[in-house]
Amino acid sequence: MKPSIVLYKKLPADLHKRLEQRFSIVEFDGITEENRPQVLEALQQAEGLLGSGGAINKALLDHAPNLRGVSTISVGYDNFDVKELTRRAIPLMHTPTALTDTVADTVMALVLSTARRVVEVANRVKNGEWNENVGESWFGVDIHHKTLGIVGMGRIGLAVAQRAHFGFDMPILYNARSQHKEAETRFGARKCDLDTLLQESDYVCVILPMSDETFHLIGKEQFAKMKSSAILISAGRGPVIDEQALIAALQNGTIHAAGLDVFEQEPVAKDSPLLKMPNVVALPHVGSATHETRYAMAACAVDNLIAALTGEVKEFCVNPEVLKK
Ligand code: 8YV
Repeated sequence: MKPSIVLYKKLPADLHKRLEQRFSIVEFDGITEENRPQVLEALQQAEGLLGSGGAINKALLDHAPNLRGVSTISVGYDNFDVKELTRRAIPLMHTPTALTDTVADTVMALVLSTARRVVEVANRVKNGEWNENVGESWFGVDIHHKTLGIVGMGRIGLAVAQRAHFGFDMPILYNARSQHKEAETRFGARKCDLDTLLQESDYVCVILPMSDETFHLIGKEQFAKMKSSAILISAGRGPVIDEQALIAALQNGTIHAAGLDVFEQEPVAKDSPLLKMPNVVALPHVGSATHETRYAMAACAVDNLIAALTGEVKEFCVNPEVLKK
């Protein structure tokens, strides 16, 4: 009898087959209010859980007495109650390396498209507004040689620094809990406190996971410290930015513009003032959303679940203290 697993994210056929060979799979399209009763019933027998999103917390885990491994198709895991999983000695696996370059590319796409107003200007051309040589109303601002401040120097922050340094000659400041020698030696990055970064940066790029300490880290007080010409880029988790304060800062001209891939609530509210501002580029959390990278993440997550259920975990475990020595 193959161990049972619950799969709540559609997988490419070859990856699904890799799981089928080892497990009996009960599949769902996400964990929703509608299918929750069926998910909870399937979890009664499940030894493994694989997917992304959804609130994987005590209320759900109380219905999964046989769960021995959880694998998320994501680098972020703020939707998981890690303390509860650890208390139950259940390893949580994630995919921290598969998406680094793709998300860093998305960050640079946000820098470029927000600074040069690419979305707005391209739409004006499509609307037939280009009737003569462009004047100042079409102008953007420069990126090259401007100062980039990176809040959070993790894998993605380092990849952004690489792009900014070699691609755009940008001096780099960073704010992080610890010093990052590689960023300093390879890209000339300079560690500084958050206030200094906010005051000196032309582009403030926030790439932080969501946690109690990062919630609303960037709010009214922080926006007031930024240059009025500065551009905010947010590509980690939405709630790190106080969105109401951001709206006010953009409406008041406290900062110049924003490039956003993540929001406090996702999907972002259809009537959000952010979606009506020409100086805001809003993306639907597509940081890692390329065919290649999403396949690589899913493949990593499948291998992670197999490792967790066969006791072969070597890497990518969020709570390695639960692994049997
Ligand atoms: C996607 C992400 O939201 O990996 C993360 O933490 O935020 C993005 O890659 C996620 O991968 C959805 O599957």
